[in-house]
Amino acid sequence: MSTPDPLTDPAPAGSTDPHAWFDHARFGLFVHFGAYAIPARHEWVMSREKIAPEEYEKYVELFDPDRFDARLIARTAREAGMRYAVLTTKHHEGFCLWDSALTDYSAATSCGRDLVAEFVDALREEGLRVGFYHSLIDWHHPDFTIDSLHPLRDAPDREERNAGRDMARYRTYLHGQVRELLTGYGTIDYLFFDFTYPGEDGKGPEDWDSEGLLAMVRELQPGILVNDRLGLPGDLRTPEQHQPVAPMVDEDGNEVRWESCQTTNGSWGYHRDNHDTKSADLLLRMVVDSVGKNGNLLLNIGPDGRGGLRRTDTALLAEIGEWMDLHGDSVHGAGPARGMTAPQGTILTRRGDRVYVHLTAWPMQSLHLTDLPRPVRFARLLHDGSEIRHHRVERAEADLHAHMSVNGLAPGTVTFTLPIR
Ligand code: FHN
Repeated sequence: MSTPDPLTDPAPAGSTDPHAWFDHARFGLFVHFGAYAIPARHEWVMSREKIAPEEYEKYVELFDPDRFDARLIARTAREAGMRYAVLTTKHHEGFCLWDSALTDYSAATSCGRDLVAEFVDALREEGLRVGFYHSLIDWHHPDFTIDSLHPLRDAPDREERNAGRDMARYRTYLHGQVRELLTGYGTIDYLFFDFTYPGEDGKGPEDWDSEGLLAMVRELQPGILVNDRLGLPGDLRTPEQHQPVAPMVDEDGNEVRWESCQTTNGSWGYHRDNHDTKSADLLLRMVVDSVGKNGNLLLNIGPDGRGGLRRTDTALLAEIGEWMDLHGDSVHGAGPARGMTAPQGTILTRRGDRVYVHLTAWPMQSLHLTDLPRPVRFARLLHDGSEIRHHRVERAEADLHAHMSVNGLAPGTVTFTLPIR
């Protein structure tokens, strides 16, 4: 198969913003994978069940993801309409998915693989932008001081243990590993640090030397997008498992870049017994809701203890992909329909001279659009381009969902998205 052209369409003509690809992409895949997929009950299992590092290491020794297929993940993401993907290089457990020179606590030691390299290569083969998640927290590292989240937080000898720990050494390790990731795998487009929790028994930006870390990141990868979890302002806001009620703004009221990270089932890491999977319709509404508020959606999957994808996740992403294949124009490169009021039960997005009206409820006998920027000139279903007469939303025969499009702008169209069946 020939390598597809990069799908992250070029920035709008004349744009000098190195992050314009992100605004165009609108939809990405989050992948939470680590040794925690083996206990398979929460990526925080080490902390939640207070499993001491030396006991937790048994999962790392057993880590052998024979079914982890980065190319399959990348292809699945592309076919779902995603334009970038973010992999956990290291989560709070401290286990590294790449071949780090700074530790043997890695996949390179456990199974002889550099999963980060496999992931990066696969994304580029599929024309997707590359993102790394990197945990600031490390419950395995011997110098990471025991705090309110640490699995040893209630150890009777907590203070004695902490006396021998040195956060300065941990900072050197943290910065050194970020340097490895930003120098060993070519251009990295997005860095998702996680997370800062200042307070009496927490850790703030000074614990990471966030200023120094961010300066190093900018020096090594000048065009990289960095999130807001270092305890410093980032290039974007990252609301988690909720959708902002409006475009996000800074203290001066200026809109800021943002991305909502969401899960398919409420769990980030693989959780075998959690079957609370969201519907494609709900997730698609989150996608267009994000776009309509000038944001992105980063949708997470958690590969299982062998690195395989949940069948429910692959089925969900395939269903989303069918919708995106027909209606991607209302997402990729689209944004808010400013100045318009969304009729009840609809979500509005706009791309250039086209305004899209996504119906979140169906059937509707008719839909009255007001305050369109210009008189409506033409209405049509987006998925098959068929004309809709009298600008009324009539029952569509599409088995997935149809777009009723009305030409609100010369020569634009307005589309109506029906909910997935
Ligand atoms: O503690 C992590 C959690 O496990 C997960 O990685 C999410 C994803 O954004 N971030 C932290 C919780 O905010």
